[in-house]
Amino acid sequence: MRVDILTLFPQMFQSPFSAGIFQRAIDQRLVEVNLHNIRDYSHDKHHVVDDYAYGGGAGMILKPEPIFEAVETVKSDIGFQEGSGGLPVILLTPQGRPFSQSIAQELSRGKYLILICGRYEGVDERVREHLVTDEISIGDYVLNGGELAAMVVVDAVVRLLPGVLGSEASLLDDSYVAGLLEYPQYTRPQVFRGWTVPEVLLSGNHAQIAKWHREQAIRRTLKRRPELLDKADLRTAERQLVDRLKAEFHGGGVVLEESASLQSTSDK
Ligand code: 6GU
Repeated sequence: MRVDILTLFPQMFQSPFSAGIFQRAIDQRLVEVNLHNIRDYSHDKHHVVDDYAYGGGAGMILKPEPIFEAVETVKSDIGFQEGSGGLPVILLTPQGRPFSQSIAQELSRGKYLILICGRYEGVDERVREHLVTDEISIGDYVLNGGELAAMVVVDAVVRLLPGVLGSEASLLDDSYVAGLLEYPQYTRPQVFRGWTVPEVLLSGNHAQIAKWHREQAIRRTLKRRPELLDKADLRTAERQLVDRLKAEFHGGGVVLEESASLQSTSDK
């Protein structure tokens, strides 16, 4: 995949892309990231990139010309034919659609990705109307610019590219992919400061362990993000567990404590 990022602060991207899984993906040529300083596409004497808002108001607005020119330069470098579709040009802005795992999956299927980092004060509306194909926000809070959001998007997309993660299985297990939050995990020592690892995990009984993992994931999701359960891919017995846990919750019980143990009907 080729990713092109337009920003006023290309230096912000150095360290996140220079470590761990991301650096390895770049070294293995699974992804190529090109940073473009929007200021380089402004041709007046002082390389001005922003200006006052027509009609007044606080803050400076990013001018359209340098952004259009930067995107057009990237498109011509890629050899993109206008109107042939399939080239996402995404503006990172708090007004965008909320970023999600399914958007990351959608983007990871493409060959190219162009990201424009807005500044929070604003971007000339003609960039939205006539240049970008989509707008993305990473959450309901305000950042100074789209740079950190672009890093979040690229990180989530790149780890989905074939070959980037060690084992493909780890992708399926991820929170949000299965529609549930991750279950609790432990490593050695078996007893740490008197706190023990749950017995079942030491049993060697893989069916029991898998069942415990599912149940813990469901409990955690119900407690922390109940709205995710509506879309989660659950089996009939798991739906029944959810209903039972909800009923006990409304009954004032403490079963929603993730650590509380509860036998499923089949165990009774
Ligand atoms: Cl994409 N940009 C800015 N400036 N703030 C944000 C955001 C993006 N997503 C959440 N907050």
